[in-house]
Amino acid sequence: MTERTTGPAVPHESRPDTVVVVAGALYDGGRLLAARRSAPAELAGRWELPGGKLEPGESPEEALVRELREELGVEVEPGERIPGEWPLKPGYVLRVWTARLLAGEPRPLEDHDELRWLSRRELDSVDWLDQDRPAVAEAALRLPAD
Ligand code: 9L3
Ligand code: MG
Repeated sequence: MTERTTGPAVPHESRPDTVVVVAGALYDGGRLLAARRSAPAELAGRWELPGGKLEPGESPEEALVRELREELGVEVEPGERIPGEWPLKPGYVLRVWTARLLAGEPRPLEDHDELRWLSRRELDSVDWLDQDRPAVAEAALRLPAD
């Protein structure tokens, strides 16, 4: 057994080796952007809030801006962190920020093959990654009613 499974229950936040993955809840009026993954194979076809891993020395907000620039070709301004933290594969956690589109129209440039703007009542129309579902539910609370 590894130290991780036998050691004390240390929260993710205080584990120095935890990889933080940041994702953006990007809004356009009353709609939220969903992105369909094209890789890796086990996640391909599932939908997510776009984002990726923090690089050394980056703040989460800086990572979010970089990831959405690389993946979608847009400039965004991070807003508030959506409360919560969701486990991904072992050693990885997901944290989500709201984001406002400053420039550009999102395109699936990297790691995605389709994007959709979803209104609140359309949110269940795509097959979200299980790990993203609680974050999407929180993000939906911040959508204007339609
Ligand atoms: N992941 C899950 N939900 C998300 C994001 C952006 C990422 N909303 C998972 C998929 C990968 C890992 O986190 O296993 C790293 O993500 P990426 O760098 O491949 O986007
Ligand atoms: Mg990514």
